[in-house]
Amino acid sequence: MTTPLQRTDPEIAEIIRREVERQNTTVQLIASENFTSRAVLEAQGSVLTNKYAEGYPHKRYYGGNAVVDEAEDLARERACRLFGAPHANVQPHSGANANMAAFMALLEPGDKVMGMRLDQGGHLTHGSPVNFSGRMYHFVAYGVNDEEVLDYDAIRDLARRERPKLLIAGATAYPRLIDFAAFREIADEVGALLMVDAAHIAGLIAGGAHPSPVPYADVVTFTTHKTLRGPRAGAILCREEYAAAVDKAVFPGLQGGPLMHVVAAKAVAFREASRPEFRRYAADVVANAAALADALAAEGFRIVSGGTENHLMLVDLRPFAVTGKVAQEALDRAGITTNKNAIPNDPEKPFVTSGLRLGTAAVTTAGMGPGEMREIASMIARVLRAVGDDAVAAEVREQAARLCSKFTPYPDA
Ligand code: DSN
Repeated sequence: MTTPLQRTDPEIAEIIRREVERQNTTVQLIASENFTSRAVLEAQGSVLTNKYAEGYPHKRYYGGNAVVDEAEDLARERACRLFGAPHANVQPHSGANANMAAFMALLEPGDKVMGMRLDQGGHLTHGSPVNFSGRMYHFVAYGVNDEEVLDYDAIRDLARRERPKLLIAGATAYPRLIDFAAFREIADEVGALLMVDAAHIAGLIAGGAHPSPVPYADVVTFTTHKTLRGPRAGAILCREEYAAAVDKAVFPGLQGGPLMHVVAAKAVAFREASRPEFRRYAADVVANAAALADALAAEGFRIVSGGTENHLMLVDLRPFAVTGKVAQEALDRAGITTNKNAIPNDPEKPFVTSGLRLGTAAVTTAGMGPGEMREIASMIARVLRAVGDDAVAAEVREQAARLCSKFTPYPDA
């Protein structure tokens, strides 16, 4: 029997079918991706997409919101409970939107902000000159030290000199635990507010596998689709004193109507993340990352900072004499999905890079464990020792498909 989509738009139906097949048959190691549940997909694909709900529950600019108000109330309550936060805004469409809203709530244009350098692990929205953040605010960047880890004394010295209004902790490519208490101390010493961008680690925090920033930060932003395993979207937690400013910044400051189908899917994800099995999942993600990093090091790769304490690692490819760009493309051909990423002090351009960023959130959802991480490390090494060898790529691609056939994220698709 054909589906409505197959009948209406066979081209898009076929693209979706092929993407399910790709996700089911190739190894997904992009650190910011995951396989969300059928329950989340169902909520996200629901008629809630039809509803305009500008405003907040029980204070909307449209009629007919009594039902969807319940979904947003549930999402907010569950987010607060999951993270132990006094206030949650679940409307940001993305992590970038959540960051924009946090800045709008806490800053005036031109204010000084300290964030982590993009090329050392920070995010585009933490002050990159090509991003709104770098254009609207006066960003000063901190980075990692010679051991490739955050140096809190150096961050403190910079903060003392620069006296920013806002200090941002959080990264997209940092493999170590972040000491939020140290960031709070620095912020307090220089009279700054503290914002934590927990996009990558939100699921680890929810699952108890990374210390929580909530007791220390004035505002915490995060995405719901990375380690948290929900729909593609953002959210904000904050102290009560910033609740009104944060809500006003999201709507009407930056967004119009919230995506109520996505808000409902976030509620589902928060519920899933509050279950005991999610704690097991978060611990397994970290154990798998450690196993993968160890096995890659044993193959001869250099792991930035010497290892990982979270869900991701940065792999320095220079011992294999390949760039990140070449490695990503070679691994793609071999059924292993990764992304090239700058390593600290990378001599290559951002579109080329000397590194790969690998993460274990998706493969852990699929059910893989340390044994599979060792197999994947040997597959990666085999491909990158023989870049351009089509026979090796084809063999590894088959091996990847065999491995994934035992750990299929969407078996009934
Ligand atoms: N693009 C995300 C990541 O891959 O980490 C950050 O926005």
